[in-house]
Amino acid sequence: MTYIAKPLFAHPSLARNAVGFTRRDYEGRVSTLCAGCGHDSISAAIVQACFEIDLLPHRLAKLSGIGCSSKTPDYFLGASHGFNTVHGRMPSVLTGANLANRELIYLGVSGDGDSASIGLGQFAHAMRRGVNMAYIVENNGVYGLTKGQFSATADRGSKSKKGAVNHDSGIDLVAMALMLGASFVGRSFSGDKDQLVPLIKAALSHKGAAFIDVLSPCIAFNNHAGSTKSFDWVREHNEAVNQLDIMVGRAPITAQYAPGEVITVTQHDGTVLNLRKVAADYDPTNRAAAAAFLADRNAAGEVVTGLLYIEPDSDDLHDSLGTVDAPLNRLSDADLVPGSAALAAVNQALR
Ligand SMILES: Cc1ncc(C[n+]2csc(CCOP(=O)(O)OP(=O)(O)O)c2C)c(N)n1
Ligand code: SF4
Ligand SMILES: [Mg+2]
Repeated sequence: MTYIAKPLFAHPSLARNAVGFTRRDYEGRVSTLCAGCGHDSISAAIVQACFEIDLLPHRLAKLSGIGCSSKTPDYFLGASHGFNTVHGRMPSVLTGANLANRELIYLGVSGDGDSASIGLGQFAHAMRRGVNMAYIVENNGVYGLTKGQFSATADRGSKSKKGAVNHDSGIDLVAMALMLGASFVGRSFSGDKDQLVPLIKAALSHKGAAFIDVLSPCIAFNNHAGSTKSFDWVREHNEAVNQLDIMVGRAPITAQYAPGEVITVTQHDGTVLNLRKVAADYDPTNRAAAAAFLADRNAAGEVVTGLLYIEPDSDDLHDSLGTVDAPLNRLSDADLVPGSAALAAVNQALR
């Protein structure tokens, strides 16, 4: 409950990371979600990921829309910057913040209603523009906050708790993110922390639009037989294509892999991703092949999870716009009013 403050006391023997914080320093307020909601497990995974990458909390900005999922940034990273926007508008507000200050790490948290229903256009343009962010959708197939209406990601033919059948086709946000040009695409399950934590760590260190669709069952309205977003359904149909190990800060690679079993990808910031293959023929660096594989497995009823696509040398929106390095609030008058000679040069370049 929000009126119950978490005690500030932390046991002196709690483990500290390289920047001196305990795991508790990455938590937020006490959650008001239903006990057992998948979204709370995702918050715990975000806390764990940020602790493990030695994140300085003031370097991250968390933004969300409206929904149970979009409430969750209140429950993690209490010492980071936060902005709870309007329903479906997180991507445009985040884009503006990112353009104004590229020095922060941006985390967008949204729901399937927030991103696939009202916010679909916003989601699409953030992906295609390559906004430098980790974009997490906590996907339960319903509008949890407004009491369980089908969202746009509900599968055709799936049933509501009261037995109503969904006749509309479900939107697959992973397939869309791939088609739209996202340079990092993953899918995971709120009940699989071992898979989710490294995915979040990798997404936070990725340059460009990093999208993770996290299946996150709503125990109040969408966890019954007939739902394809329930704990039982996802566990029974979950097919991981790879397992991710991530080395941050050029840590030595200690894991041993047989040749051919592992794909190593080095990201822009030097982060090394080791992807141990589970599906032998799956290549996460081939966008078209990934899309075809996912469409095929989706038609067979499988929920494919893992790091599904990555473009290691990706660009972001700042590269395409040629923006300045400094945050805009640090520009001086001399930077902003460079004089008539500079203006003449710009005009000349446009002739
Ligand atoms: C402009 C606007 N339209 C509708 C609503 C009502 N509304 C609030 S949350 C929500 C759906 C949230 O669903 P989702 O994003 O899937 O989040 P969940 O609660 O399932 O985590 C809706 C329709 C609103 N707040 N604002
Ligand atoms: S209504 Fe559903 S999504 Fe919302 S907190 Fe409860 S279980 Fe979670
Ligand atoms: Mg939802």
